[in-house]
Amino acid sequence: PHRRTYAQRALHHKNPAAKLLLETIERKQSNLAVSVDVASTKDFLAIIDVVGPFVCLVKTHIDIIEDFTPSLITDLQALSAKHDFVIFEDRKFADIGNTVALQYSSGVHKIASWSHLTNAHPVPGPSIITGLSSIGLPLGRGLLLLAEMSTKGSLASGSYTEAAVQMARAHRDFVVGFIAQRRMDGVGAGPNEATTEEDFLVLTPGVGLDVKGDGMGQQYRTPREVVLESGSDVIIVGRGIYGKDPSLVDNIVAQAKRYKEEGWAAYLARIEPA
Ligand code: UP6
Repeated sequence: PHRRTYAQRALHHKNPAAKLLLETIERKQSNLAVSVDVASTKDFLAIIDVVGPFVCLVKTHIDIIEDFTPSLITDLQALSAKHDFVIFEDRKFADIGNTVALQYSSGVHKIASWSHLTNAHPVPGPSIITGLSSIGLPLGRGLLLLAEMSTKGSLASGSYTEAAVQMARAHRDFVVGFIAQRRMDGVGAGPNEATTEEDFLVLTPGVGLDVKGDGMGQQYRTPREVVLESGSDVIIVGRGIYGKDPSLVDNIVAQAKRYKEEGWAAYLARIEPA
């Protein structure tokens, strides 16, 4: 599947959120997701409005926002319609099924009501998928499991990563892919398990062109390493795009264009090997 186009792959995905993401990538010719990790509603919406034309997806940490009100969600949805991007709340759920179902549906943020995609740590076992799916599946949402992390010393490796992929394989209606550093097709599969047609989406954070880390354990790789060499589908970039100063609009546009072009060139090189 890593040699197929996003459009070809969209045809085979039944989950509406996965299909929407693949179609959006193809339509906008962008496999760039921006991670908008800022604390004020004003900066949050301003950055999204500026990067919107260049991205397939906007990733949020809604609990970072200090002046959150429900109208922020209405505004975010309006920007999603205006610029044609998918919304991914990076909630990293990690509790028992009953609790994550409540965290996903309720509270101040009501994530399931507006976020096409969200994610979860596989650490509690398959019951976390059952819990989230009870809320998200009827709404047409999709889940990504954190199979790997970008941080130095991450414990999500080896047999943990394999078990995450096995959990996903058993819940393909709702689990559409992974947060990981590389393609996961076939990982952890038994010798007689047919996995050649499986097509998990892989979204990869820890992407940067100018620095290798952030002094707090984050590790950056380039779009080329991530998409061409490791077969990932979407590059997630945060501070690489808005980090220098969230008010420097010209620089944000320039960086968004730069990452979009790098990500797309790496994808073209992957599907059409020289
Ligand atoms: N993120 C990672 N690594 C992971 C999983 N998630 O960096 O393994 C998230 C962070 C942040 C974004 O929570 O929102 O991706 C990366 O931001 P950055 O590009 O500014 O480092």
